[in-house]
Amino acid sequence: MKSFFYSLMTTILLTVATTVSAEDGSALWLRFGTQGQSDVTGVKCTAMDELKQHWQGGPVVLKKQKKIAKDGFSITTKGGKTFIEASNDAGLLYGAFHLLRLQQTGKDVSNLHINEKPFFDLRILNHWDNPNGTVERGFAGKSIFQYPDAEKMKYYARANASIGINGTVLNNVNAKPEALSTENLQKVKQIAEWLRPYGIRTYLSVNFASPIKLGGLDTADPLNPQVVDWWKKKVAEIYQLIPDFGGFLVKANSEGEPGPCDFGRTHAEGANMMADILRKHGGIVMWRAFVYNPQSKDRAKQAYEEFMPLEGQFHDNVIIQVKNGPVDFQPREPYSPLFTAAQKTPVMVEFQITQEYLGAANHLVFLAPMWREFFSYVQPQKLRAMAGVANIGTDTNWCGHHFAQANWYAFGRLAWDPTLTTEYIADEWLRQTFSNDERLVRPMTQVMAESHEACVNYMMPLGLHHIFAGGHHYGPEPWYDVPGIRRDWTPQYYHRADSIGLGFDRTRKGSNAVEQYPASLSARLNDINTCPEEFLAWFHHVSWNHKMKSGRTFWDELCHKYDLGVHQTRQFLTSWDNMKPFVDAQRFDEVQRKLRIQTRDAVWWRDACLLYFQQFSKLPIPNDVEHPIHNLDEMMRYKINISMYENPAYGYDK
Ligand code: GCW
Repeated sequence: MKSFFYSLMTTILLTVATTVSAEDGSALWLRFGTQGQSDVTGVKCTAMDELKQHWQGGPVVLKKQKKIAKDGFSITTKGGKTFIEASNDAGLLYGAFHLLRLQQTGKDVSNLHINEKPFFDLRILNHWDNPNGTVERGFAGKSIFQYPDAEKMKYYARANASIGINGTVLNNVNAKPEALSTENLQKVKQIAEWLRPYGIRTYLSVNFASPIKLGGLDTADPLNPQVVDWWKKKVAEIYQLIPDFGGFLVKANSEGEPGPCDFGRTHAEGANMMADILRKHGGIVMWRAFVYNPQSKDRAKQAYEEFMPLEGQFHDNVIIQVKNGPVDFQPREPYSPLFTAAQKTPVMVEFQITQEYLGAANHLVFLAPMWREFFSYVQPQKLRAMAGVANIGTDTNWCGHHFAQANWYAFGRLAWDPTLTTEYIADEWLRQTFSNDERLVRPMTQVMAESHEACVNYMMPLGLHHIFAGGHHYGPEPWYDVPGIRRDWTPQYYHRADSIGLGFDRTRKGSNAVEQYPASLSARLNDINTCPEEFLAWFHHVSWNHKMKSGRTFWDELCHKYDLGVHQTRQFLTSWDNMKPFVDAQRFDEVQRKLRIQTRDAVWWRDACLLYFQQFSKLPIPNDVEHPIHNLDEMMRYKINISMYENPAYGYDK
């Protein structure tokens, strides 16, 4: 009896251990399981270490091949061996990770003929990390760079290299002058050494007034010889410590940050001064176009207005870094017209991986569809590089939400190949992160693919934008206002709800932002009957009774979209509930808890927005739409007390 009991227990324990091993998300998508034992020969490099540890197939040979493009690789099977060839070590490493990915996703690796090269030369993360360890718009704990250790940095580097990321800006664009202090540069040197073997170059955000605040000068005028001299010395100091330092990222004359305009100089004069100094060391300047001031009639027009007159003036190692949309990382924006207008200015796109405006680390929102939508308007060929504001922190699972890891992953994959589809990336990520079981991969790919549209539906459908709570940007506050506040920091500035309708008139009769787009698109956007409905309230003040393609009035359509978003999130929760047999316990529970928050938040968004806008439309909520379960005044009293450095522990909890 006793021995029967023991053998039963052993069987149970073994079964549990093999089907659901404990997982907490810390391994990201690099869950290689048992150690490799393969025969790996050829070039000794990081690629070799990775393969020796994780490759479980036949012999692999690593070879240098000059003809292959920088960072590209080929993988070929010949005579029972797999050859990875590349012209540089990074290329070999990308090839190795490609092979490992095939293994992890259950692909046939017996006869390979692969040639790959990255679309963008520069595939870079921007961390908004502060020296005190907080992360601006960070929802995954503290900064991983505050107290960096070799092990964590190595894992970070491996994760990035596995998806082709080759650069990282370590600190917030709202940069403290201390970023350039000798003490901090010593730390940067150490981090750069940890990242270098993985092909990752290190960059810093700099404060334009550093010569004053750090150097004790009385000006930071970019044409002043003493200022130039200060930067020269600083840059020389940096390269002495970090010979492959990448360069500077600069937020100038924006949201209170200092810049060349403070000294009567242009953005071009400021950027060129730094670029000329960095050039001889092989460095670049990424100069942000995120500028706007309260006087303008339309914030969406400003980047274009400030940067188009400077066409042709930027030196060749300056890239203007433009957010994907003309306002600010909203759930959905049309693309920033600078991308198609700029002919002589090199531009790069800045995407936001961290979900500042997409439910922080509480909502499952896969961002690949949003970035793919951008590329359907802006040809990748127009861009020099791709940057992404990171969603990484000290949380055990790195990103706060297990599914937020997919956005880091998707960013890297799209920077490598912007033609990869949403479904392809989701499938690849799910297989590596959770399981190759089709019963998980298929339904969850669908959830991920739908999740961005769902979020737009329950937050800001039909072109609505920036109706967030002031400060933390988590929940709905279309009513938000504070006496004396800048108008462009209030939702009313964007939604313009009144008895006639809703939306910002950016047509030729309004702010004429449409004019910044190429002629044919401009005409399409300008006409309410041809403007894509997903951008309707972005470009038009739409009357409540405007007839939509569905045959509904605009008001009814708005109600339907909000309600649809709620139903979609409920469906996501149900889909996930069905995943229990295929997912380890901890990650299952954590994702489920987040999906419950998201489902409640979606109701919060729907009820708050519809009840608020109903005061203007004075129209009933259609019968086939679930009616609000909250009251407007109850919602208006509700506040989440968090700063812009943290993820709300709960969403709406009433
Ligand atoms: O969207 C705003 C954010 C700020 C951010 C700024 C920017 C780093 O709310 O937190 O500051 O954009 O991109 O510079």
